[in-house]
Amino acid sequence: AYIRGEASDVAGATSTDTKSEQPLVGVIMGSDSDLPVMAAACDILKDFNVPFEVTIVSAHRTPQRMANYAIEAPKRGIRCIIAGAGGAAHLPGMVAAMTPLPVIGVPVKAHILDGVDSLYSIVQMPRGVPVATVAINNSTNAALLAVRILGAYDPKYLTAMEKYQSDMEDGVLVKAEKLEA
Ligand code: RP5
Repeated sequence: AYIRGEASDVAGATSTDTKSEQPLVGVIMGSDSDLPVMAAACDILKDFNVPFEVTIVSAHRTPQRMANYAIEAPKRGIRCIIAGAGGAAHLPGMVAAMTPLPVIGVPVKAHILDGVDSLYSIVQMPRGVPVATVAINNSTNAALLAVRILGAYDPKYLTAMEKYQSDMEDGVLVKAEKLEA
């Protein structure tokens, strides 16, 4: 079983059963070295009370596991997959090739090419196999997009997103007022 709703457990690969709800979002990453970046996505999903699971799936090192994950995810009730990877970041694209679910790719900044390699690897998908690509290291936006996707068929998430947007606007206005005072 994949780890449910506890990003902090991924590195140690310890399982938890604290979240019993059916996960709707699958957060996967190519390596545990991606976790510091991908943890922000998990935080957002927690904030929105979205049941999710998180695990490591490598396109290159565990190709069979990747195939199994992509094929089984819709059968298990997953509605959206967030996939983070760095370098030759094939994970989001390969998962998108093997599942009908929406896939959101997070380009993780590797040590050498500043994340541009990851970005290009993920964003330059050929026609027919879409991956919704967010900015380098921006797993926050990946999770927000996942919430919006869920909101398209569950009004609970739509309402929560409206509140998030409204709070964000208020936050900026408060800062503007302070600056202008
Ligand atoms: C990718 O290679 C991973 O997504 C990670 O960003 C990068 C480096 O992985 P490690 O060598 O740190 O495990 O597959």
